[in-house]
Amino acid sequence: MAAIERTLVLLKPDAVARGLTGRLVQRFEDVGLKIVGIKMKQMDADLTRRHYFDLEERFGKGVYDATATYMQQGPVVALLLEGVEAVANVRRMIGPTFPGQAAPGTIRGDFAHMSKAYAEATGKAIANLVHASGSVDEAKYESELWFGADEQFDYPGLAERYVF
Ligand code: IDP
Ligand code: MG
Repeated sequence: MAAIERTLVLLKPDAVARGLTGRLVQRFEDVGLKIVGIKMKQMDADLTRRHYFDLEERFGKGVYDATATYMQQGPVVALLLEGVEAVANVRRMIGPTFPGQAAPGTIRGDFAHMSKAYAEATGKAIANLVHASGSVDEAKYESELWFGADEQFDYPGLAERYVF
């Protein structure tokens, strides 16, 4: 159903450490998505587990542990974005999980190239720059996990007249 939604984006430690924060935030602003929450945070074991609560049962302990280590390597920037079908639109902008499969023009395709085979052979996490909620249900859970009521904002965005 067509709707205005809110979705969670994390600029992962590789994106922040590589100095890509501004360029990545710009991409979301450029398409008219509205920033309704933003902050920097160092993830710990507890927040990692709560954020990726089903990752271990989906892919096993090896993938979970590699991802948990990667996500705690440095600070992340969390964004809450609002827009028309924002969940699906942001997923479209970031591209598929493995950068080697992500088309140029997507964030993962433009800023990385690692393959699933390489990650598996080396036991590395996939450093794929960004997280974005995968479904409306996931977006609701993650928005509440990352942003308190006083950290989520309502304000008139000037682009809305045209893009919402
Ligand atoms: P998504 O980030 O595209 O939604 P998910 O399947 O939800 O992908 O996996 C969450 C994260 O876990 C990925 O972004 C990636 O960092 C890591 N991950 C998933 N599968 C693998 C894998 O096979 N090897 C290494 N890391 C993985
Ligand atoms: Mg996911």
